[in-house]
Amino acid sequence: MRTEMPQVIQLSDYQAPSYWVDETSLCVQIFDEYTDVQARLKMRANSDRPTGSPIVLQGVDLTLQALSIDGVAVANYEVQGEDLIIPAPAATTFEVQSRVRIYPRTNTSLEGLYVSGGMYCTQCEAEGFRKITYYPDRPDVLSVFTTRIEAPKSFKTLLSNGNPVASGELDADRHMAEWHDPFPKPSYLFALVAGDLVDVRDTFVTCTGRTIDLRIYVEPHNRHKTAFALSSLKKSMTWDETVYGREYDLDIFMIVAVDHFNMGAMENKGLNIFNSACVLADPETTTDDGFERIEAIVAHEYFHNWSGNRVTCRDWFQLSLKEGFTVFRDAEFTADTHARAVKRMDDVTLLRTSQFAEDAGPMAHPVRPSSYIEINNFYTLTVYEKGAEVVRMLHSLLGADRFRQATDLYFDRFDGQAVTTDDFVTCMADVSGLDLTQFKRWYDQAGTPRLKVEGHYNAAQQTFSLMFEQFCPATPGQPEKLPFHMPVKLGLMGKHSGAELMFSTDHPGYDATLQTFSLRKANDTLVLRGVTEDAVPSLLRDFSAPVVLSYPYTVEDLRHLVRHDSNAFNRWDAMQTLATRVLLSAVRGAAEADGLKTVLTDAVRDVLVDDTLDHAVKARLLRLPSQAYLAEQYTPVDPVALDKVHTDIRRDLGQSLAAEWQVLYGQTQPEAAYVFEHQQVARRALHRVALSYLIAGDHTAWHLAAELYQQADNMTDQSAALQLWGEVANEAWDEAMNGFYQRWQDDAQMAEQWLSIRATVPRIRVPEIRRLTEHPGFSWTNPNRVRSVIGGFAMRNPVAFHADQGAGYRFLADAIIQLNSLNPQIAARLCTPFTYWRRYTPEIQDAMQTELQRIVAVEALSKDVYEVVSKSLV
Ligand code: 0A1
Ligand code: ZN
Repeated sequence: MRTEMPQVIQLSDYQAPSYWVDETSLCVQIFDEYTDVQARLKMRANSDRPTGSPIVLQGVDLTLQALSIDGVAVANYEVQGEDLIIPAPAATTFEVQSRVRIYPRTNTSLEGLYVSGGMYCTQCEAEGFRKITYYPDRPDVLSVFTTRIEAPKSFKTLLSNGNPVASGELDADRHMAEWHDPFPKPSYLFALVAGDLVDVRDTFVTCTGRTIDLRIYVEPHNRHKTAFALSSLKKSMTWDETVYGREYDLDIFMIVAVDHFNMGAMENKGLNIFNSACVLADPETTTDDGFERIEAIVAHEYFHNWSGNRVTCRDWFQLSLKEGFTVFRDAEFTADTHARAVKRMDDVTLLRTSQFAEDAGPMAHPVRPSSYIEINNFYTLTVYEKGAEVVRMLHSLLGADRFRQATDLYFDRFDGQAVTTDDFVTCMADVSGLDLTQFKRWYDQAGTPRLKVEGHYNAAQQTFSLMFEQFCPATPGQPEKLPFHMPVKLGLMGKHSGAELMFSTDHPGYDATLQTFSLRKANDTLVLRGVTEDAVPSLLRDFSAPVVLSYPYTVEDLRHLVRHDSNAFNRWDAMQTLATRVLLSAVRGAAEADGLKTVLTDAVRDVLVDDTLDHAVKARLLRLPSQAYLAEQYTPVDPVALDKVHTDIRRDLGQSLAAEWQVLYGQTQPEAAYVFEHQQVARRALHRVALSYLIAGDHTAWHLAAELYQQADNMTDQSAALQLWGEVANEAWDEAMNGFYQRWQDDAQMAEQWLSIRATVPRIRVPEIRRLTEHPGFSWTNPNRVRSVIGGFAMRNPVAFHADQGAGYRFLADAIIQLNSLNPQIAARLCTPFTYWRRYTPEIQDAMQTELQRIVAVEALSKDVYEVVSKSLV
């Protein structure tokens, strides 16, 4: 058990810093066993703060070797936790000089300066810079950095932020490089890399004619995997100029790929550092989803140059200021580049499955949290994905043109500053004249709002009335909620004609141009006039607000929407609602379950034989909601029973439509060599769906998967085939998997893929998973390998995880305890499955609670794990 309670950081305690750091000069000397860091900080008292305040610098795991101010040694400093406190100097401007020793080789937390493979690299967001030197490590202190790196010549590449200003030899064995970044930035955007790397180069000419040097640095064996990221980068640069008027600012933009990384990638100024898995790609080893993900992450990090770097966050409570906005920007980039409606379906699926779960669990927090113990625990789906939904709602309320004017104003008004989500919304209000006071509740109130709607047609008056009611369930620390300002995009589909109906309304909350109703009250009625026939309303089009909608649709209404809705997203949504209703009725063992299954079969057949549908949309219409999504819809959840219902219904659909699946499988055979482009991606997705139903309906169809695996010219088909084939236990699969490993073991991304397939086959059990953690391809200190095996088993393999009376829970808790000391961030993320323990049946609740108690009793429990586990037990 932790002996001291970690401190809770409160938004309400925010105070501006007592000192600014105008300039920061670092000299980082890399030696075999240790690294010495000398820092010179040109500091200036903040005239808005009381004079005489002590200087407070943060430092973690640093051995202080020298400390002086303006050349005079300082001895009367104090250390309190992570803070180094120095009495106020007499002058208002002065230079703090320090020298510390650090040990990057033994840094397994992957924060600060650490070694990945043979390469030195940094990760400073959120509070990693304090593991490099003593510094006011907070995002509202912006400084101009100059960085000198000295290292053995075996580290050929020495990089930092900004532009290169000097390089040279120090002696026979050592050399140096110096970098200068003219743009003031907070410490979390600092980066440094030293390694034996090769670079692949390109250039980009900006809208004002400046030529930017683009470079991707990788280990030599990965040189062939850089082309896709480079072209994605150039596409992103063009898109940001066209859509947001944002031009790149430095003369050089660099990306470095590293194998050991806690997250996907990091937007350090001019020197993005990427998890190898999120940047390296080639047509032989990367799947379609992989290409799309890499393209989106390259774009995301690039877009941060403006939304995050040029305008940054005042404090970490404002994280969504940069993350929500940047996720919205990268989602729009993907929508513009590929297929808009399909991107929306995929994003909404993620939101409903995982963010809604977070918002309903013990870690629920507002998009702008008001307190935290460990900020690393707040890089969440709520801050990122719900945050992006909030920005999307602003976009819906303002319309594209006014939204662009507002972002222009935001970048202009706050360039070079550290600001708040309120500042962002103020720009939206200033440009549009809208009163967004109520809208701001989206930033402050946690939980997923419920939107209940009823409709009534009055034939005599030709009116269709929509009665709205909203409420939001309680979340930790927020028992009562006030109504939200919700944009509800809607239309009416004629019940007889199937056509989009025209209407008018005098309700001031309805914007006819945007076809959007601004619901502000807890209850409101919208009367639509001139409606010539009874209608099925199509509500919340394109998922215009992140809420749970309920409307008393009959199954016929839903089928009507699947067939006729003019909004592609809502056609898919109606199919999801229908399938969910059928699956849940079967879970409950309801009397109407069998009848509903027939309705679902008919609806699926309709879609199957519809040749007018885009293949990507069709694939998504045919996929059943996942078990994870269904587990969100009711309590108490018995995951084994849920899996049985899901499997039975997939089997029934596979069998009753066997002939149709066969035809579809035949129709979606490849016609040309592999390329990552929409038509092919969509065809492959549909081919996979057909194969999955064929196998679900008849296990002997595994041979189709085996054939696909052997014949495919691409990893998308090969890995899908291995996964589907893996659902059917047989020796041939084991052989194929062994062959895959032999072929690909030296390719890091492929080895991770292999581990992940193994860990997610439904029949795997704890003894085999434990053996997998002893496999040479596994490593406790590599987060990607941990995510593949432990994450795969505990988060993406519900049947296996919940099998055998809690053996899976014991395994996960053991893994968390082991990782707690190696890498607390990763350990805390792996706690997620336990945070939902209250949703399950009593036996599962008991077993999970036992494991949570075992974890919280660990002596040296990190703040990261403590926060998640203790909040889960409340
Ligand atoms: N800002 C990055 C994500 C990131 C966050 C934290 C990290 O370490 C704790 C690393 C990366 C992004 O949004 O891409
Ligand atoms: Zn980001």
